[in-house]
Amino acid sequence: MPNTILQRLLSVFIVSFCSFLAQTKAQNTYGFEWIKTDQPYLKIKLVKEGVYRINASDIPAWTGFNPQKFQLFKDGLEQPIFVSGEGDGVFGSGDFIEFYGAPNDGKLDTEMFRSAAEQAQVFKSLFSDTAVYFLTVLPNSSSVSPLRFLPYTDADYSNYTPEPQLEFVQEIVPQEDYYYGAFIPTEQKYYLSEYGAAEGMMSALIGQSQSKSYTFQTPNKAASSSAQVEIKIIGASDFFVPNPTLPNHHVRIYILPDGINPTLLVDSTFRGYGERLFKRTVNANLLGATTVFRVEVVNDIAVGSDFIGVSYIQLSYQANNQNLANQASFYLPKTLVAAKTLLQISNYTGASPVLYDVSLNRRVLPLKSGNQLQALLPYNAAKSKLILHESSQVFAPVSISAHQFVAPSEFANYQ
Ligand SMILES: [Ca+2]
Repeated sequence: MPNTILQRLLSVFIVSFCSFLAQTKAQNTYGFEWIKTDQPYLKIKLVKEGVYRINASDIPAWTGFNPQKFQLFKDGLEQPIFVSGEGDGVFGSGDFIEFYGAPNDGKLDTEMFRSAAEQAQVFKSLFSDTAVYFLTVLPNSSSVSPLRFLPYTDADYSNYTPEPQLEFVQEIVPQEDYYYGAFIPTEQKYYLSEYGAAEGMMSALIGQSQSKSYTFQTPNKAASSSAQVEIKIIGASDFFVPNPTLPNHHVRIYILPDGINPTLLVDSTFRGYGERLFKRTVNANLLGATTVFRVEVVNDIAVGSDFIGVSYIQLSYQANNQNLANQASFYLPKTLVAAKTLLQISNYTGASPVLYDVSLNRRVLPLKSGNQLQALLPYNAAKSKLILHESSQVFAPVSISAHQFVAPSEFANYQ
């Protein structure tokens, strides 16, 4: 074999072997690498979305630590925090930590399903809405830079035109009945122990000639805009119809601005168990100050029973820049290309607003002028998710407790 071919084969082998090693190394992450058994932790529980504050006085045992080394985790992923007064390296009187918290959702449940596509929704967990955050402190010798919400203090408001609209995204995810999926047809009903086929919580069953209504708060809709609706329905019966091409479900879904004047959004027949997803774009004139969705099972197909459930309804709509509730969570579409983006809210009645951009990890102190609120953010082409809260009405966690992780031992019995 000529020497060059041998060299080429050898180099191919070395390259393959190295990439094999790299893959092996990459596969050896287990998701708990964030846990350091030599660091102290605080276990922080919360159940609603918003900005949370932990004062130095809430955690006196931590006032001896360097706040520049504080680091927050949720579900194994580092979360940004804002630490007021960390510049002096002392977590002292008046200093505090702020972070954006969100309840536990269904994303950690996904791995239990046979496939991710079989999980009907990830808005709510099958087990708990309590999210657990872990605050730790890195050693002073650590070279890691913990994630921070950086202050954004630009104030040249007059150089920018305000973004005309805000976007609100809301979900209603009924948690009334458990849907087990299709059963194995034997003398008795048997269900697989695996999670699959849209298994999980949904609305109570809706039967023939019955309906259920779901109401969204949709104040300050922007005229001439459109809204996006996503509705997932679960077929929860499979009445025997000999002709396999005929349906055994008939569902209609109406939208009712302020609960009146229904407009038909969905009229669908289908067959069997499992989920059906309907997506619609609707004109803003179909939204009111509240917007109702009515889901009906129509009794006009030749079946003895027809049961469905509602998995979720998601509504995204555009609002004009009117007053916002404390801890309002919304998106800011960046329709105006500029160096910065101006958020302007009229009729803002609070006294000391604080704005978080949780997409760009920024914390902004808006300007209040009468009832007008202005805040500048760095521009980027993507939508930003924003949370606006009143400083005096910041959230406190449900509980904070000290936690020490232990290194697992191969000799210990953990049963
Ligand atoms: Ca300090």
